[in-house]
Formats: sequence, C-alpha cells, structure tokens
Amino acid sequence: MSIACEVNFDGLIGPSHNYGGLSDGNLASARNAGDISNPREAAVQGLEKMRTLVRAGLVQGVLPPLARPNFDLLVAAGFAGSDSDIIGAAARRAPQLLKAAYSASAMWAANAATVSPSADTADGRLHFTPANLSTMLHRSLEHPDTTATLISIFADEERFAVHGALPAHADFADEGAANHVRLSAEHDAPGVELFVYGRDTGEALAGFPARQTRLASEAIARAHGLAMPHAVFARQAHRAIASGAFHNDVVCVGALDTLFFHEHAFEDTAATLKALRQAADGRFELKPVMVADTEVPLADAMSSYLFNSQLLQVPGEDRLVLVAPTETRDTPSVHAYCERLVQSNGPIGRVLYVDVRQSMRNGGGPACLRLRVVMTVAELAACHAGVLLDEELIDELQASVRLTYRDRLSPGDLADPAFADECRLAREAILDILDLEALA
Ligand code: SUG
Repeated sequence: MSIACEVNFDGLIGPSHNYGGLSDGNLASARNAGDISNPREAAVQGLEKMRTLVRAGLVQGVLPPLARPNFDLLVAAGFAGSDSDIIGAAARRAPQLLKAAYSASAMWAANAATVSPSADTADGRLHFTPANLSTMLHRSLEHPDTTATLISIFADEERFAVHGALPAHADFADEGAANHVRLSAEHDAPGVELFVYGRDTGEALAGFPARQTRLASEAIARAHGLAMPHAVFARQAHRAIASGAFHNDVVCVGALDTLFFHEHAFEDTAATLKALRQAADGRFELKPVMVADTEVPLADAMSSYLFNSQLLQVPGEDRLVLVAPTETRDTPSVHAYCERLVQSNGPIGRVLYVDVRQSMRNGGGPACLRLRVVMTVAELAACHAGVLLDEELIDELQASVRLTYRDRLSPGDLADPAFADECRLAREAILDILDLEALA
C-alpha cells in the first residue's frame, strides 16, 4: 500500500468574487472586466468540483477565503478613519485600489505556495513557500494571510516547514505551484521537480509580464532542500506568455510520470524533456504527451484552458483522469483532441468535465483552484483535520454560502460599506465551520 497520497486543497471562492480586470496579460480577466459576478454561484461551483473528487475517492482539502476588503492596503495608501470612512474615500478617490482590496483572487490556490513533498526534501519535512505574487498589486496582498493559513493547517514543525515568502522585488517574482510540476513513479517515491520561469533577473521583456523568475524558482528549490540533480529549471516560451499564458499551468500539467503540455509551452522543448529524463535518472520513465499546434492551436488551448486541468490518479482506474473545464468540451478542436486522447492507449484514459465558469471568467480553471500537497499518512494525521472534506462538510459549506453570499455583485457594490460587513460575516461563518476561528 502506498504511504502517501496527493491531497488537493482548493481555495474556497470568497464572497467578494468579482471581475476587476486587474491582471495584465490575463485575457479572460481583461475581457470580463466590470461585468456583474455571481459570488454564490461561483463558490457553489467550486464546492461541487471538490465534491466530484471526494466522490471519486480522493482526499480533498479546502483553504478558507482571505479577509476582504484588505484594509491594510487602503490604510497604507493613506486612507484613515472608520472602516466606512476608508471605503467611502477609497471609492471616490482610488476605485482601482478598492477593487484590488476586494479581489477574491486567493481562490486560485495553485498560486498560494510552492510545495515539495517530504520524499524530495533533505530534512524529510513537507515544505511550503508561500508565493509573494509580487507582479500584480491585488495578488501581492495575499501572502501574509496565506502564510498564516498554512501555518494554522500545517502547524507541526517536526513534519512541516512553512517558509516566508521571497523578497517582494521583481527579481524574486514568484507565483507558486502554478509554475511548478512534480513528477514521480508513485506519490510516495522521490521525484523530480520542474520549475518553469518566464524571465531571468534583470531581464526586461516587452509585452505581457513574465511573473516568475529563475532566481525565485532556484531560491525555493534551495530552501526546500531539493537534491539539485532532481530539480529542473525550464524557461516558459515567450510565445506562450504573449498568447496569454500568464502561468505555465495554462499550457502544461503533469502528474506522476506523465507530462501533458502544448508544443509551445517551453522555449526549448527538446532540452526540457532531456533535462527531465536526466533528472529522473532511473526514478521513473517520463511519459510526455505533447499536443501539437496543428491539433490544438495555442489560441484554442488558451480560450478553452485544456491544460489547466487536474490530472489525477483515481482509485480503481488504471489510467489518469483529466478533470477539465466544460469550455474544453465546447471548443471543437479541443473536444475532438480529447476524444482522440482517451481512445489512444496513452497514459490519460478519461476526461471529466467540470463547470467552474465563474472562476474561468477571471482566468482560473480547475487546476488554478487547487494546491496539490502530496502527504504521507502520518502527515495527513498531523495536519488540521477541520479542512479535510467529506460530503457532509461540503453540504455545510454550501448551506453557509447560500445563506451569506450575494447572488449578484456589481462593481458599484464595492463602494457600499455594508458590503464589507457582509463579507466579514460570511468569512467568519466559514472559519467557524472549518474550526479555524483563530484566523478571523
Ligand atoms: O493571477 N486572475 C488570476 C488568475 C489566476 C489563475 N491561476 C493559475 N493559473 N494558477 C491571475 O491573473 C483576475 C482578478 C480580476 O481581474 O478581478 C485574477 O487575478
């Protein structure tokens, strides 16, 4: 029996889920900027995805939403007085900052941290480095609270190491597990960690921002105590970033020995695969599944988010399951590719479509919504049990969301101080259910 499994910790979508148009280079965020959002529906969709995985027999966790609005940002920007004064003044004088303070973007837990399982680390602990998310203002607010959340859940320092985020400078720009893939023979076996970066330090690139630097990736690999022969640093294709792949996980996903990626994901595909094979060095035999641009044009991969899928080993199935957004089914070239994929005798045997449209409209698919944490049985027993879900707990969270989240949120609603109270109460109810009241 395997002594480790992959736990997916999904970010619970927060009560202020909105379309702020805040992320340069994220085409969906720009396209839907200013639209009315549906926070209740968004959170229910996310919870239904979690339920699908629980029903499939997988271990599923949840991370609570962060407090919104983030008053620290507004106070740092010089607004003062009561909460209501601060919100009123920010709405009049700095609406863009108010939107940033209200962003529910911590829902995309793939950006919460980079995680190295204990099988890969020198001290045998499970390591986390919260991402500084320094490229986008609204996301740079997340890491102090994300760190507190991770410490609450992974408190046992004998087993877990939660590092500080990297320095908040462009040279150390880090977006977490969205630019990191772990490959191995089995979850509990020592593996290879692939770090994908978009630029070197000091490099000025035209166009959309490259949000991950090589230095940041290397710093994390060092801090986690990875054996360097088994860490690979690969450059994301500039073409992918220019097409809207603001994170590598929208053009690539990997699990166990399988790497599923678009032809234009890496700057140098042959060199990346060679380095991975060398790093695997007898640990496993890499199974690359590369999708050619002639089969799925990069633009279709981007709009459908084919690669922002979860690639899962499901109990009872001998091949991997791709949990893909419904947009892949609705995009003809991608749907046809998926049909061929499962009919081939490759490592991916089934595609399961999930509806996370509310999140997708901000550029976040199924894979963005989860942080993968490979955990041994002992680590699972040592973490905070309140965040590990069964269907009953999912029902409870959904009931709370239905009671406390708005159905519709329009940009103007952020100016109403009563909405801040509503968000606080909704979050407190969730923390209560997860037995994480100390984070309130
Ligand atoms: O960082 N969108 C997120 C989407 C993150 C997706 N995560 C991964 N690929 N792992 C981002 O661009 C948009 C928020 C707004 O515009 O309101 C946003 O932050």
